[in-house]
Amino acid sequence: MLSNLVSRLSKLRKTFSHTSEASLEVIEDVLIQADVGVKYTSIILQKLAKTKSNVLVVLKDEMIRLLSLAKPELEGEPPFIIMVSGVNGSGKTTTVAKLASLYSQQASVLLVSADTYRDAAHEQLNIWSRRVGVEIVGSQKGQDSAAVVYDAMGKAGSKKIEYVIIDTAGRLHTRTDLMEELKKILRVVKKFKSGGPDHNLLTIDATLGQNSIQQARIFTEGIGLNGLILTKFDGTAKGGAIIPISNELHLPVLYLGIGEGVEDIIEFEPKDFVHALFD
Ligand SMILES: Nc1nc2c(ncn2[C@@H]2O[C@H](COP(=O)(O)OP(=O)(O)OP(=O)(O)O)[C@@H](O)[C@H]2O)c(=O)[nH]1
Ligand SMILES: [Mg+2]
Repeated sequence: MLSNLVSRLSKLRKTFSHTSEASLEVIEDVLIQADVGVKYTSIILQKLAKTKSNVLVVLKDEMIRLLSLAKPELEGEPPFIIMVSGVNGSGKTTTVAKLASLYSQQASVLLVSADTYRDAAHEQLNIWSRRVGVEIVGSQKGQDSAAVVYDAMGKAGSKKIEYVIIDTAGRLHTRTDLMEELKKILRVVKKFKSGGPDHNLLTIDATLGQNSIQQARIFTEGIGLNGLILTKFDGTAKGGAIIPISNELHLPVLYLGIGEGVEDIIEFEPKDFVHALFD
């Protein structure tokens, strides 16, 4: 897992390789280049300026600290509901397929196609469900997505499914009508599970760096997320933005997408991640 992460983070690792010089000026440059942002770079540098220990050790510790936000656990009775939202093309459908693959190694999984907007959205998820070998509740374009989720929740109950993973339509954070649609889906989930989805997750395209914070904030305010998935981490040198994104939104990162294949997902562990950047 760690070696996989190391190879997929090559772009970001290249930026961080310069920290071996260990001067504060170089480290500052690296953090800014990696899109850690001015605010968090200065928080980190203040720590480094004060330390009498090895600067690199403190840098790693501080990055780990900034990434260690408490994660929502999957506790209690199944089915566990995982819902994935996000802007268009941020990697939702690929991510739900990856999660289905991950969870289906040990448990029963139902994929739910609640993207009833995009042409062939259902077909895309259908292909994934066959490839991964899990059941799917499909939909038609134009159908009421909340009704699709209602059917899926019923099916999950009667078939004793353990993980229900809901793919939703891509939407810009500015489309209030589409944000209402997500709220409607949430209300349906709450009829079956009063706390709502166990994991209410947003996919964020990591190649956009800090630019996605504002749109993510509007999702957070609209639908009360409890975690993030940063996708396309394999293709970015700006992955340091994971620090401001997670801290500004007060949301833990649960997974990283590190490629287009169904196996290309990694459970986010701050220590492994930071060590993979440096070592
Ligand atoms: N390199 C890389 N590509 C990814 C990753 N995740 C998704 N992609 C690619 O990003 C593109 C969009 O992925 P989708 O999963 O269709 O995104 P989506 O959010 O469902 O898109 P819409 O439903 O249209 O909003 C595809 O070409 C994926 O292969 C990742 O972790 N790494
Ligand atoms: Mg999609």
